[in-house]
Amino acid sequence: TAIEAEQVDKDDVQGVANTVVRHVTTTLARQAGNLDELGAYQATALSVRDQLLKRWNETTSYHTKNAPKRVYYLSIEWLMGRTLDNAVLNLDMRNTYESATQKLGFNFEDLLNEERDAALGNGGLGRLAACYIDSMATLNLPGWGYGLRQLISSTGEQLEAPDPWLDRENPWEIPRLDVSYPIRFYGRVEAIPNSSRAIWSGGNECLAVAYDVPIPGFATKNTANLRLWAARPIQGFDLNSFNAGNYEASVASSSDAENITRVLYPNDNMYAGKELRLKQQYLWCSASLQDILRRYQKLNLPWDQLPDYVVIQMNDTHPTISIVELMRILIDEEEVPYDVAWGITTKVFAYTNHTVLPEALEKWPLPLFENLLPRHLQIIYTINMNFLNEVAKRFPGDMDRIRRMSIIEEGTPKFVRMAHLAIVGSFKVNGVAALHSQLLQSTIFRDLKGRDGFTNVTNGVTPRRWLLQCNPRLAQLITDTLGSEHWLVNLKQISQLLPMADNAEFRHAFREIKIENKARLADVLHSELGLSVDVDSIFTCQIKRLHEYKRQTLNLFGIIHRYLRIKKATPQERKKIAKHTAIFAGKAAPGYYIAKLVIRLIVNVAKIVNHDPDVGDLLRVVFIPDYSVSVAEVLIPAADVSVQISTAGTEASGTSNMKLGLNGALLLGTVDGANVEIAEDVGEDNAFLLGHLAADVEAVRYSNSYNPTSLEERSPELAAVFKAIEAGTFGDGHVYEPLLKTIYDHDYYLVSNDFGSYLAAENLVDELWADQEEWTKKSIRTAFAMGSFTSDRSVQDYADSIWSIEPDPVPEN
Ligand code: 26W
Repeated sequence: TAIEAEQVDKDDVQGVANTVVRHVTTTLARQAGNLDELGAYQATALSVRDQLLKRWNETTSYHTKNAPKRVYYLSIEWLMGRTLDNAVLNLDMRNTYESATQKLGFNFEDLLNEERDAALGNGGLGRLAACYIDSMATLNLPGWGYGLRQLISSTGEQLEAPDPWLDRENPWEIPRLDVSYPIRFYGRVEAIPNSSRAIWSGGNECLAVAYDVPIPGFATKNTANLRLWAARPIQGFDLNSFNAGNYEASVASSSDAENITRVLYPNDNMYAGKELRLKQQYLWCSASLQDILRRYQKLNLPWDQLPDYVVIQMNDTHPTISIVELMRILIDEEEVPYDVAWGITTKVFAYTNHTVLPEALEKWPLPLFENLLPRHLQIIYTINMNFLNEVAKRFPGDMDRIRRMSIIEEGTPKFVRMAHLAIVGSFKVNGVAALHSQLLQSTIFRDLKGRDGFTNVTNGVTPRRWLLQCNPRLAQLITDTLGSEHWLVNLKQISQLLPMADNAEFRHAFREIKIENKARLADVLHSELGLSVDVDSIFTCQIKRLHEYKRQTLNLFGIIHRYLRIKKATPQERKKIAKHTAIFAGKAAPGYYIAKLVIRLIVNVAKIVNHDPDVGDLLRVVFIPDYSVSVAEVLIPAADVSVQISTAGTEASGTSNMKLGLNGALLLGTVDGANVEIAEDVGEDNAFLLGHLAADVEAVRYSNSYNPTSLEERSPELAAVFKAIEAGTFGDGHVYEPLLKTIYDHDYYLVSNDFGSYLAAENLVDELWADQEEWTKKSIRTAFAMGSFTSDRSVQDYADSIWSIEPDPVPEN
């Protein structure tokens, strides 16, 4: 007879309550009768974890037996947010847990709020990985995520306070102290004569230790795994130093190693070139590859079949060193001939690009790289030589092209261009929205695109977290109207509800839900920030990292323009001004001076506007500190307008545009990133588009720099806004000089050139708001036209066109 783990029926409230109590007494060692909410949360989480681990084990052993081709998603960031609510929803046990915790005297919602966000990421890239692993599990695709277990995650914007999210025990990770691999840094290389092999030795060694996070699929037994690596010393301490009486030295190597994975680099779209970051990347990639290859070796197959079992998706260039690491292992350790190794490697890797900003492209100073990873640099030289020979054959004598395409950038010092290496080593390269994928091929990778394999996979977001979990009432309305919850795994189905835009009763129900979500946000703003906002005002949301290209400035200057208009308005005119609540949330990288100035100006404008009796209830400005996934879950369902106003051609895709659209916010946006596809699907008359087009940006930018006109000429409205700022209307006028100067001078991001168009679009927003029935129609049409923007569709696209993998569901017994 099979040995079976303890079973609880998914509807068995008493049984579930018993498991929670068991964890209170025997795991937490506390008394069930004397428990606070934190304790109750922890015990509940441990009980849910038991359920996840059972499924995780079944999935793992099934896939071990079946040995399907698997995808490994390598991302240095995983912005997971909270787990408990998502897990009980995916397990279809939310009601059971709600009742069980109620039985124990707790409100489930309160327990949910005890959980800390797992914020192992900065923004779009990290949250995308989180949505994708949710979809991989839900689609029953055999796949794992690999990342780094950073102890201290993204730094806060104003306070610079690191978020030590692991200072409480984290019930969602399982330490696997038995799964660890040695990682070498520095050292020396000896060539082995008459072979392409070499021996890399010396330097420092540490261990990468695995921590596993189970990822449940929705309405399936299938549970994926997110494996995070933590650095540890190879030996706890140095016995020789200890015996010699030097206690400090005996433990030093221990904390040195652990420092490697301690911090999450807080930059987004800005390459910093720090050695510790390259160490992190190598530790993560080497450990992941050793793990992947160990699993493959259990199949006892020859190396050339590796691409039939393994595909590795690189989330941006951060894991590019893994291409070289696979080459090194195959050549030096497995004695595979160079050409065979290269043939295998280039069938395993695929690369996703997430940005065209030149300052974000990773290129390592060659001396730094050579010192840390000497053997890898040698292999890169060989890869580059072969690649450039190929180029020279295709374009004889075109030395300039060879210089542009080389993996090594000439200069003092030289640099290793990771994006070039990623492209040369991958069988597929993709951008993340149609416009972005096109721009990649016509701009930054123009020279490299001659190789085929450039393609597009438009981003998507998981409707489980970004609708079912964050907006349960809207989810229920959809389910009730469609008569099933199948839309949650087939989002296309919501398009069947488009005709409901013309149904007055449905509009009423839809609007009530929005108002309720706005009231919930208003309560939070009141209790957390002491701020009163009017639920009848238009809630505009711009929620994303602070960056010049995203142009929070355009929004902010629009607010100042509105403020000046209100101040001047006669009582008659005031009546015609629509009420606005402008909500900003997002962090700035700690060293990004201009972005920090923008936050400062938002906060100071809010101080003046929100307390000016002349403003009354016409305008509120809100900056939400410590933006996180959990905060987003409250903001997004409450938004009326989704502000997506990056300079055309700069935002690769955007994903908050998808989340906000799905929750019924109308798009106020530029023709950029995925806005293009969103506007196409919702229909341009249901969205507010503005600004110059990507094709025209370069010419306008050139003219801003080389045929300078005064700000007054480019935008008289903006010039008036700047005057008010400089006059000290919002305090310390001179402080903002460096920010305003970027726009006076070159205005690289076309803020002044798009300001008039932005104001015109806002006027249309205000006009439409006056007709609530029309507004709600467009809101409904927006939400139910978002069927393509689910991460299920994106991941299915990857599975079909890049990974060539099939679903392999765990049998339901
Ligand atoms: C090396 C520093 C660094 C760090 C992070 C460079 C670049 C990054 C990321 C690739 C930046 C990023 O998060 N890009 C965003 O990716 C999202 C998911 O595809 C897109 O929706 C956003 O448009 C894009 O800015």
